[in-house]
Amino acid sequence: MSFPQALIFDVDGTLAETERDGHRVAFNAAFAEAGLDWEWSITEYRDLLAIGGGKERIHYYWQTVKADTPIPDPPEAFIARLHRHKSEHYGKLLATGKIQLRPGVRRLITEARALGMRLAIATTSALPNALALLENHLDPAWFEVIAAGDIVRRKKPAPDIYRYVLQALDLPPTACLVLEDSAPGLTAATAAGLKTVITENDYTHGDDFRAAVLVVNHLGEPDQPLAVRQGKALGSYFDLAWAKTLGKNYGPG
Ligand code: XBP
Ligand code: MG
Repeated sequence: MSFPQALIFDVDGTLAETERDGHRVAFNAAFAEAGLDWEWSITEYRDLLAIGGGKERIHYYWQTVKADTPIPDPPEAFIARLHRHKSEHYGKLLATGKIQLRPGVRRLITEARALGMRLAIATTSALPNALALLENHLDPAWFEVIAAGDIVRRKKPAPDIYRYVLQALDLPPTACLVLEDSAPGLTAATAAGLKTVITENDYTHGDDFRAAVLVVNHLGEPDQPLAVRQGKALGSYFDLAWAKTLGKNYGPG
């Protein structure tokens, strides 16, 4: 079986730099709208990213940092409403076009589509937020499986979302290559038996990516070369010929 049969993409931080200037800004707008004096700075948000999922992140912050803030009962309903408002802000922000795809993302996806390679999404983000990014920049219809948010009970770093995608694609992990940007994402994919390419970003630079088959600063473009942080450099941009070599110890491609 040739490798890879499918590419599985994470969304936030991988397809686009959505965290710092997208989700964080939208969370803050929702907090202000709700009359909360909570504001997540760029540096504070880095630590909060360890908690995957917007609702979970708000809950964690309330419990650990703002436990003295009275929240109407039941807190889960209040948090869910706050998160819905956050998603509306996020959607509006994406529609402004301020957040663009990362280098090489469109090129790699276009190459994969031209070869009839299967594509999927595995994200911790809520489905409407993942779809908002795809609708603004790519096309949700290009992805055979879009696994997002609460579709699984345990979010990354648990492997559940990747196992869900593999089952939906009806492929073994050895047939797929994952593209991720974060340590929780890498842990999730690795635990599901998948090989992972990391495109690190400002928030994840320097994290422990030893389990990845390749770590680069971004996927690169012919006129915007990538930098390899870990693994073998085989060109100035990541393409499917390079991806094929990463399946080496699975046997001939
Ligand atoms: C990123 C996340 C998400 C986003 C916020 O997941 O952890 O929680 O920060 O999105 P991934 P929501 O990198 O796996 O896409 O508010 O929609 O949860
Ligand atoms: Mg990510």
